[in-house]
Amino acid sequence: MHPFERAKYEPLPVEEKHAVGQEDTPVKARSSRWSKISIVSIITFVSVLSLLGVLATVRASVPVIAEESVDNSEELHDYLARASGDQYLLGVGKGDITGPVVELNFMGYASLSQIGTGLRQRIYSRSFIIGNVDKPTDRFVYLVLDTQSGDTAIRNGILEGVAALGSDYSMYNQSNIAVTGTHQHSGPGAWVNYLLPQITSLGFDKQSYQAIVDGAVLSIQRAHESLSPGTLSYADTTVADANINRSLWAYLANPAAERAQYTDDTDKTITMLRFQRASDGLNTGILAWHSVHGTSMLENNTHVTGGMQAPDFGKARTDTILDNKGLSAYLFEEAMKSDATAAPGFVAAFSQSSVGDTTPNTLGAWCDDGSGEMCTLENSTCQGTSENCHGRGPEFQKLDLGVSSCYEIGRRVYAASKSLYDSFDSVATPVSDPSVKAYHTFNDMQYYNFTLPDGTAAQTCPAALGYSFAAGTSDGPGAFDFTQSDNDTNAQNPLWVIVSSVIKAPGPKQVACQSPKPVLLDVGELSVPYPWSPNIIDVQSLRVGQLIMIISPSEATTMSGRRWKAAISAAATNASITAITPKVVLGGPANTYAHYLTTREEYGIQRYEGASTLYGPNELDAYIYLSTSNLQYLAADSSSQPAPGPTPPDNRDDSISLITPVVYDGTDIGKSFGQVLTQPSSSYVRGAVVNATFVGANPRNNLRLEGTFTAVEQYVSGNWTTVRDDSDWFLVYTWTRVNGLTGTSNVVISWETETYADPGTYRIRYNGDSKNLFGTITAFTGVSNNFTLS
Ligand SMILES: *[C@@H]1O[C@H](CO)[C@@H](O)[C@H](O)[C@H]1NC(C)=O
Ligand SMILES: *[C@@H]1O[C@H](CO)[C@@H](O)[C@H](O)[C@H]1NC(C)=O
Ligand SMILES: *[C@@H]1O[C@H](CO)[C@@H](O)[C@H](O)[C@H]1NC(C)=O
Ligand SMILES: *[C@@H]1O[C@H](CO)[C@@H](O)[C@H](O)[C@H]1NC(C)=O
Ligand SMILES: *[C@@H]1O[C@H](CO)[C@@H](O)[C@H](O)[C@H]1NC(C)=O
Ligand SMILES: *[C@@H]1O[C@H](CO)[C@@H](O)[C@H](O)[C@H]1NC(C)=O
Ligand SMILES: *[C@@H]1O[C@H](CO)[C@@H](O)[C@H](O)[C@H]1NC(C)=O
Ligand SMILES: *[C@@H]1O[C@H](CO)[C@@H](O)[C@H](O)[C@H]1NC(C)=O
Ligand SMILES: *[C@@H]1O[C@H](CO)[C@@H](O)[C@H](O)[C@H]1NC(C)=O
Ligand SMILES: CC(=O)N[C@H]1CO[C@H](CO)[C@@H](O)[C@@H]1O
Repeated sequence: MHPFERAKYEPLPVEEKHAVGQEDTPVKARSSRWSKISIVSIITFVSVLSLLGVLATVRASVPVIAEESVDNSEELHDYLARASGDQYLLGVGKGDITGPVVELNFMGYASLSQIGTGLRQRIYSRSFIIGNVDKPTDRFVYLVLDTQSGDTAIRNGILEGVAALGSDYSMYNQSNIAVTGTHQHSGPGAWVNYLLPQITSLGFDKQSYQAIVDGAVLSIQRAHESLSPGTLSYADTTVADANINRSLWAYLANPAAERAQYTDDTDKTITMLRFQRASDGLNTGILAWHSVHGTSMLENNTHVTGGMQAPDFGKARTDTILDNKGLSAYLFEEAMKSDATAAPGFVAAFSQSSVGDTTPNTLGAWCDDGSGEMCTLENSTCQGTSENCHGRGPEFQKLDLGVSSCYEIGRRVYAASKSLYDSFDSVATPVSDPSVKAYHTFNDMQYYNFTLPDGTAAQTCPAALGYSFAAGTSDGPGAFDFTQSDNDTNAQNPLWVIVSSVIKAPGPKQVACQSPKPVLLDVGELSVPYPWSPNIIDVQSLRVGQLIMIISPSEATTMSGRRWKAAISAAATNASITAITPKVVLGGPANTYAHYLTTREEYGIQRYEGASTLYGPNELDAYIYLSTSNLQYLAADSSSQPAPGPTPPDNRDDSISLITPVVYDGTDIGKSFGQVLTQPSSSYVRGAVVNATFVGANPRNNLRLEGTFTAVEQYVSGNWTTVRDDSDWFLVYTWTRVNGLTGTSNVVISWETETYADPGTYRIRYNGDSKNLFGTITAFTGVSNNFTLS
């Protein structure tokens, strides 16, 4: 379907390999287009850094600019250290976190009507453990959840779950577990700690929460059980056409000299960390960082999907190879090569990075009002309103709720990543220096005082959302439903009716603190019936060798991410935290969901991202201050942790839930659960959709974690063999309530047969669980007639 494109990847000349610099910065440009970098741009780069107050600190890393200075002894030392690399204790694991796929609101768009109706693809937690071989307690866990974000409730649950695994797991704790979310917008919600994001999901749902916690803990357990010595290395590539800037007007408010340092107005980098097992040299996984909103699946999609940030490496590979006839022979050989390098159970994760102002709707934002115009640059409106402004993904004409665009964006990221993976050994930088460090502390952002790099005093504010938050973005409204309901007591959302009366106007201190943001919702000062938004945030960073991972609770915009990473890099160099030039990555939204993070200049524009920068104009500087001032806890000789800080509220047991449980399931008279109501045809041509309809039951009766609701079975040598299941993108499960009174429902299983599917004889299986009037849950299975695919 999609022509395969080689990623825009330029391998580094060998002599420059040791100088791979920071991604998405002039350093990156240097590493790939070395010779084209003029002295002028270096001077501008240096002056911008000095404007940022980090000139003195960055000097030590400046040698990478001087390409002739390979004889520089510091440089040479770096090179020799990197060439060797060190061994670490490495583990990877994956666990199913698919919560209730029906009758529950999706998390992300905050659209009341986006209620799940089924499953396209199961969602997972992917866990990466890195440890010091010689100091068993020096370890960290980097989790990538296919969820909208990390979260306080989820994180507490994971910490408790890991503690319950016993003393073998005692080194994993508050300090060193980072819970990041891919920022997908197509999974079950109602698992968040704070009230505001619970409003559209009608509160908190224990089943949804527990599925994520259990799957995450299982992924940690699997990663722990797989621990073995190995090496790490990283490399960067760029993918040009997988994101664009959705708030260019705000980005343009950043200083021209700073912007001039970057070729792009979004971060196009993919940084890939490869895990290689020492015993057999096989790769056990990759952990990559890339920045793009998980908003390819549109707001009106109601099937759970992993979203494009987590393409399964194995399957995506198959799709890509067999999709394209012209290249298939060549690519097949390539795939076999890479198969040979991958250990069984290979885990690939794409962690979200500077996501704030990015969109996967790469064709731009257009007016769906017949005018044929693009939305305004300043405020993304059409004829004065934002309702008709929608971002367009690459396959937007398909009108399929974003399914094809999502697949296409995911494929582009995958293709660039796979290309990088394939040439990894010749371009990657080994991670060296055996130390593995992590720290965590909580910080209360309510009128938090700190100093800016120039020495002046600054303050952050209690959380608040500005007016543009209500307008949402061209990717979909993010208004948490309050505009529609306001003071309307007949609001469709009963939870809003309960809580809307407690909203009050901010006092003068908060108004002044948040200025120039006009405060719409003073969420940080609302704690009835329980806190609406976090005021206490997680401050956390991890380090292995020269690689430092900033764990951000907020969605950093492109320029915020750049400034934050540059500041950490400079501070780490200055304080000799790393033995060689640091490499800094940023992952988030993580640990709690603290909405957005813009630069002060972007904040001044107050588009959606600025309006959602909770703690005021100084938020970025405060985040930078907090992470630089705790940096010494990442030093090799550090054996302490910062003071834990104030404990955030735990709303898990206080939260309201207006979500009704399953009452019971029923069938029409003479029918049984799993019985086929509509059989597939007897034959299909590849590319067609095969549908089978069954007498269904509510999938919330049993989430079948680590299992499957659906299966395609192929008849091979006298046996029926499962060839597709819930983890497959092209096998879709749809549940429909027929009659609430009698408890009847239907399930349609649709196989969108791939052009590369094997011709053969197949049948469709449905696994379900029904609940009777007494609450007893019974498993059943249904199988369709067989059909041929040619
Ligand atoms: C977590 O465990 C590590 C390793 O045992 C320890 O150094 C650290 O102090 C612990 N952190 C907390 C918050 O208990
Ligand atoms: C889904 O939403 C998009 C806009 O985001 C719209 O163009 C499309 O028509 C909608 N599809 C359906 C089936 O409602
Ligand atoms: C949006 O920007 C346009 C200019 O492009 C301006 O005319 C209009 O008043 C703005 N609308 C709002 C609601 O701010
Ligand atoms: C920050 O400083 C201001 C002014 O000195 C003071 O009023 C405020 O209480 C301080 N905030 C905190 C949290 O200590
Ligand atoms: C809601 O109604 C109250 C009482 O009539 C009024 O004071 C308040 O301004 C209204 N709020 C909004 C957001 O309209
Ligand atoms: C660099 O480190 C020195 C002490 O080692 C410290 O005084 C100075 O503030 C640091 N500079 C920056 C920009 O971090
Ligand atoms: C298959 O079922 C899906 C889900 O009910 C439906 O949207 C689609 O139109 C059906 N396709 C065919 C070819 O029957
Ligand atoms: C059917 O599968 C079983 C178990 O995998 C295997 O032992 C048997 O050889 C298969 N039968 C044929 C005919 O391939
Ligand atoms: C497929 O269905 C046909 C028609 O019902 C039947 O004759 C045949 O035995 C079935 N094939 C298998 C492998 O079950
Ligand atoms: C490089 C890039 O992403 N540019 C885009 C930034 O956003 C504007 C408006 O949405 C687009 O027109 C650019 O193509």
